[in-house]
Amino acid sequence: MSPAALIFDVDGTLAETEELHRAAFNAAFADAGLGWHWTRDLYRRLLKVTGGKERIAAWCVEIRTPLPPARIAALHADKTRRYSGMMATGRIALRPGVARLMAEARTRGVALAVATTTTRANVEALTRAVWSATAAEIFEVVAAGDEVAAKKPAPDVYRLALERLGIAADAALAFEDSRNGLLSARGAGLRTIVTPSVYTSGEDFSGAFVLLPDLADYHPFAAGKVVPAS
Ligand code: XBP
Ligand code: MG
Repeated sequence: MSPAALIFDVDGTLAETEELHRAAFNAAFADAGLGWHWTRDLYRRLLKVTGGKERIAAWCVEIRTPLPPARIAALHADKTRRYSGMMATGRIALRPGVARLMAEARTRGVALAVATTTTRANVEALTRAVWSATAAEIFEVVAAGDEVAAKKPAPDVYRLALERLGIAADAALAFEDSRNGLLSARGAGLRTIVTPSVYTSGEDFSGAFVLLPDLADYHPFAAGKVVPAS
């Protein structure tokens, strides 16, 4: 049976955005005079903590430098502003197959949704940069990390997306790039197609419905069926 909705993770799945997030974190840290710099290797490890605010808080614990929650929130707000600016002037492209899959879904009346750890502001920044459109013009539903009690790997954000779509989990497909995302989608009962990204390659993706390098060769609407491509 053809799915009624496709629910996409954003960071690492729609586009390789994490280098932009990392640059925005580092710029915010430098401006605040903190003397912190997250290298690629360090960021790969820190990404296991989902959510920017939570990641900064975990870092503070790691380096035994306590910061009050309000300071972390202000740092993160500055990081989000910088990320939007960098997104607007950068050259972020969708990952292979994403645009084609979304277009095929639209043609068939299949709903498009987002379930992301990042904020709605960052989803808007991406849709403006890629489609020159608002998130609401591209996605029927956006469920964001700042709207749920528990971020990925908890299932909350996928459950929220399903609730807003008004459909059951078996009527949708989820698209993820990380183990945390896979656990979240699976926790909500979703079949999950995983395309590892630069920062998540090598993670444990057991339980994925389909595991592919990218979506270029993924055709869920072929012959009107959803079949695992591998
Ligand atoms: C992505 C994240 C996000 C971004 C930063 O996880 O963990 O935290 O790195 O975004 P996923 P914010 O792709 O699994 O949703 O700083 O806005 O939280
Ligand atoms: Mg992701």
